[in-house]
Amino acid sequence: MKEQSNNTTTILMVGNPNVGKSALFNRLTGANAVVSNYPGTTVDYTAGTLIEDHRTYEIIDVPGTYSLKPRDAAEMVAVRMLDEHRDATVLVVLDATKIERGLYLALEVFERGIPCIVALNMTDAAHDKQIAVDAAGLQRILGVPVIATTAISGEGVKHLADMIRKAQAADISAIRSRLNGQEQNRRSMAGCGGCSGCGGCR
Ligand SMILES: Nc1nc2c(ncn2[C@@H]2O[C@H](COP(=O)(O)OP(=O)(O)OP(=O)(O)O)[C@@H](O)[C@H]2O)c(=O)[nH]1
Ligand SMILES: [Mg+2]
Repeated sequence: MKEQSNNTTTILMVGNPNVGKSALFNRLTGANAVVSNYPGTTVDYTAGTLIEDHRTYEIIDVPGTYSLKPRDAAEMVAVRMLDEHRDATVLVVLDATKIERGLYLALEVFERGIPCIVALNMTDAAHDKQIAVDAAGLQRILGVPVIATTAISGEGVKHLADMIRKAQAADISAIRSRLNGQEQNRRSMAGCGGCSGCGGCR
């Protein structure tokens, strides 16, 4: 994570629309938020401050986007913000009930080589839908911190704030090989009758 000259680190909150970015932002920053209009557009964004463990973070609630290939003004602002804040850390917010959709964007962000941390939000909704939330497993695959949160109750938010300093750049080729390894393991388990020798049995 890169600290700027004024000892403040900028955190860009990036995620699909409706994943709970603003709810998490409010939990992280409290009451000191400022709404601004992004120059040359009708798009508003909110910025606020988090002080955690003697570190100051300027947190920006970036407009929701499905990808970094913008299709409307809000998505264009999201991409521009990433372009403009090259020293920033990105807090990628995923909806635990729709992880695949969010991961597409997460991987696009990871490709930029920026320090990242992931909030796996809406864990309450996932539990209600009996979707297993495996933040530790996702963290092993992505190689960046993944913290389970429920923004509406505040669960996990303190842990998230504490872990922001551990954000790190992801290694896309390492993610790919970990995913390939998992897939091979899954295939060998699917075809095995209990041989004791294959990846699934060992
Ligand atoms: N059940 C549940 N609902 C949540 C959670 N976080 C946010 N919500 C709800 O989800 C809806 C969307 O939350 P927002 O914080 O506005 O989502 P956003 O990502 O900022 O959305 P955009 O700004 O449109 O991109 C709101 O009704 C929130 O109250 C959560 O952890 N669990
Ligand atoms: Mg929002």
